[in-house]
Amino acid sequence: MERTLVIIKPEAVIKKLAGKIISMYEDNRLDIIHAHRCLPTREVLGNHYQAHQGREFYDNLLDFMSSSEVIVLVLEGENVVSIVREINGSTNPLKARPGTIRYMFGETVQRNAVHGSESVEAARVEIEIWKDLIRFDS
Ligand code: IDP
Ligand code: MG
Repeated sequence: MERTLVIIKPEAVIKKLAGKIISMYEDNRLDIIHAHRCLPTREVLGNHYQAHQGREFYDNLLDFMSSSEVIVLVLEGENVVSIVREINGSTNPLKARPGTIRYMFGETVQRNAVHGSESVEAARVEIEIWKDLIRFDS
């Protein structure tokens, strides 16, 4: 069964949107097999956003993502990686389809409420990166 990693980003946790966000995944019949609230370390974030190292927004992104606690989810289901990306919507909330999480709750390209893995392989790598911090062991 496919798995993916979701991060409910700091601003969405502060605004108490986690319940609404989690409901959207459950309404799409996806299983939340793990959930953990934590303050991300820069080490984990550096690994997680490795592909973006050197981009102009990278340092600011790490500052933002380590500024306050996030809620990390592991979701499981058939085609869960692409289904979650659909539910999340486009990176830029202004371009996201109505009804998506980022359309409803995203503020800016950076503060876009959620992260979802881009592929099955990316999900596997990301779960490995986060597993100690989020105490996920299966
Ligand atoms: P994704 O989250 O939709 O997969 P990516 O391009 O992988 O988007 O970028 C990772 C994260 O980096 C985004 O969710 C967003 O928070 C941030 N980001 C991406 N592009 C920009 C940008 O141009 N300015 C500021 N932040 C950005
Ligand atoms: Mg991405």
